[in-house]
Amino acid sequence: MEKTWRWFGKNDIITLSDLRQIGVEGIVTALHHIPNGEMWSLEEINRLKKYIEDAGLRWSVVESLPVSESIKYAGPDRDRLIENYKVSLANLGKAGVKTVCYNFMPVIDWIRTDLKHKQDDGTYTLYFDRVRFAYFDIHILKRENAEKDYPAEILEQAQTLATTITEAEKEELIDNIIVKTQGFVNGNIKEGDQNPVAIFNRLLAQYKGIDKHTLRENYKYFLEQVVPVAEAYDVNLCVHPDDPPFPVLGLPRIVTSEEDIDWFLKAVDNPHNGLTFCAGSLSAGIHNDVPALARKFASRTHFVHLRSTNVLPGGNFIEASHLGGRGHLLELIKIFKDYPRLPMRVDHAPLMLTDVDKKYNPGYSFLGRMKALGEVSGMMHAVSQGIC
Ligand code: DNO
Repeated sequence: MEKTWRWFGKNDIITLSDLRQIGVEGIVTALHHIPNGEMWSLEEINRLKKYIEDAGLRWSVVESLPVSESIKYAGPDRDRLIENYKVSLANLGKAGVKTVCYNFMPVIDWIRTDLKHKQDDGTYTLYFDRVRFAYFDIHILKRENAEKDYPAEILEQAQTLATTITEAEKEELIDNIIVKTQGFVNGNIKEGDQNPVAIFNRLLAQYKGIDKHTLRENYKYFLEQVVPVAEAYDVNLCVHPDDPPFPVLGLPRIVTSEEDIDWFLKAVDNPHNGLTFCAGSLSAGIHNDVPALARKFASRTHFVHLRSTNVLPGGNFIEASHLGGRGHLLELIKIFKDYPRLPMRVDHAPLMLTDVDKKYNPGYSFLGRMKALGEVSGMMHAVSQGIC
């Protein structure tokens, strides 16, 4: 696999020359300044590509070329937005940026309730707490019938939380779930947006009546149009699994399990229609056997996210060390070793040492990711030498 790193563009406090020093070979990035749904011009793509190449690196993967909400819920302007998507894809192909990651999750790109969960060793990590999430859903969003989605013991604890939570804690929870995790990934809500809860509720309302079957139809409609363009320009599309891979907020989910992956690969059975094998997202679903999925879908995998989680009692989950957890990264490295050009990156590593007070995007601090890349590089080396 090729060692890549998610870099957020010229404003990222981590520079490309920093990345060369720690053994990064390829860059994962996007034209973050272009609003969702607008076309990526060849000129803009080439400008960033040259900047990356001038630093001695290559632009290996686009993460992400965002799919507008209206494509997912089949709004009236979806055909125009799909046309724009096709032009961006073609331009990326022309420029020689050949791997494009995206997701098809309605409304929310990834979900954590806690972005600074203290661990015993003094580092901090990302965390998903079902009680806090249920509290957010029932008491903050006030989503109709939300109570029906949680078991009695979770409802009870969420009710207790409602009587003790402070205003500041409430604000932090909102900020964690729908603002801080979303803005930097070209999500629907950015820092500074007024009344994020109202925006979020409006977005959720657009999915009223859209069940999994309809979401699949809308996804197939999108794939049928974009995959031929990807094929024509030799671009590999790779969808990111849903994070977390289980139902949330009454929304339909699209890539959560073996059955879902089988479905979308067959929906448009073309090698340019592939998967981002995010071991972290998949491992947070207790139903997923991550190495078995990797074995089954390796040939249609175009990009790998090496990270891991542990699923805890009560439906909570936590990011695990890159050496442990349900992701079984060593196993995955053995499976993917036969694909030397396959880009791989780490993420969601612990926040530690002098990084703690710096303004990194959640899950993307420097030292934790550098440590994780070191661990993964060690495993890759041992595997390539036949030591394990
Ligand atoms: C979070 C990321 C996701 C991912 C997108 C891909 O850390 O893994 O935001 O980039 O879902 O479209």
